[in-house]
Amino acid sequence: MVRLMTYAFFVLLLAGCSVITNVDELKITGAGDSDIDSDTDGDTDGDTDSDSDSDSDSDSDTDSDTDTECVGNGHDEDGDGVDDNCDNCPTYPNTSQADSDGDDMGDACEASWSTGMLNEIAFFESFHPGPSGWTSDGASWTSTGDAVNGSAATTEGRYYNTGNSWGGGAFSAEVVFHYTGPEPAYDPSSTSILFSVQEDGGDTWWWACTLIWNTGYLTVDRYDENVVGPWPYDIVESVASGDDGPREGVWRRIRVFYDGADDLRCYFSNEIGDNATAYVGGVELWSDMSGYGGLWIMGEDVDFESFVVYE
Ligand SMILES: [Ca+2]
Ligand SMILES: [Ca+2]
Ligand SMILES: [Ca+2]
Ligand SMILES: [Ca+2]
Repeated sequence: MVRLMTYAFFVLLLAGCSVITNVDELKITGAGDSDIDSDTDGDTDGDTDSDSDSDSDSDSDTDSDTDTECVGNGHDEDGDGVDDNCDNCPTYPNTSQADSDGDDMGDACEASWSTGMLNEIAFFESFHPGPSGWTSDGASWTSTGDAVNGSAATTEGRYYNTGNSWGGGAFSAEVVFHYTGPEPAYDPSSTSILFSVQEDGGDTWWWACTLIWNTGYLTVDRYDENVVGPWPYDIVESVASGDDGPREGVWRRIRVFYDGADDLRCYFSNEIGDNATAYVGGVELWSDMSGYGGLWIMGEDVDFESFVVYE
């Protein structure tokens, strides 16, 4: 009886080996790897590389190039369907991501009159959920979740980024903002982007591009931090902005361009098509805007949506 059971066990064991051997032969036949597709890379996605997506390069995303890919942050500041971290112009809706000179900075945010002047987005702050490394000096500054609200009904105040080194050659900086209240009583109320600082005769001058609501002018100006009203401005250049659209609910953009030598431009636009450029030649800024880039309001209540530095 024992011998009969032992014999039966060997028969079953041999049968099992036979099945296993057949499966191995089935795998080997066809492609040289151990999966069921027709290539030799060991995975089952049908292409010839070793990652798990369906394109033919060796990175782990699903496009067909091999450059380093962004990792999305789940936020789309300009609403163009391209995640902030992957958007070559994060504050200009440009779904096509067109980039004629291939420098990874989109056509939509290049300096239109000077090809090659800018070639990267050096800093992007969506104010989502809130900024870090920013300093306030005057006025009230509050995070709203996707913007920073600056409120200075009867005063003025700065909000600027410290700890970054930008500039040092050609650069551009930009804010996008909305007014959050009706026309203020304070005159002249103004909204500015700060982009440089200059010591001159014992005074500390902050350079700014400013949109003055009451007069409708765009200015290149300097602001003396040692002067407390009534007029701390030194207006270098001023042009009519043509901005007579609805005050609230319309986005406005102020952007400065500096070519690193002597060409300084303040550019204004809004979403209903108004625009203006204030140009100044022969200006020599400090070589670095480190610690001096940011926002400035006087007598205003404004939601700043974003702040960008291009180099
Ligand atoms: Ca986007
Ligand atoms: Ca965009
Ligand atoms: Ca480009
Ligand atoms: Ca924002």
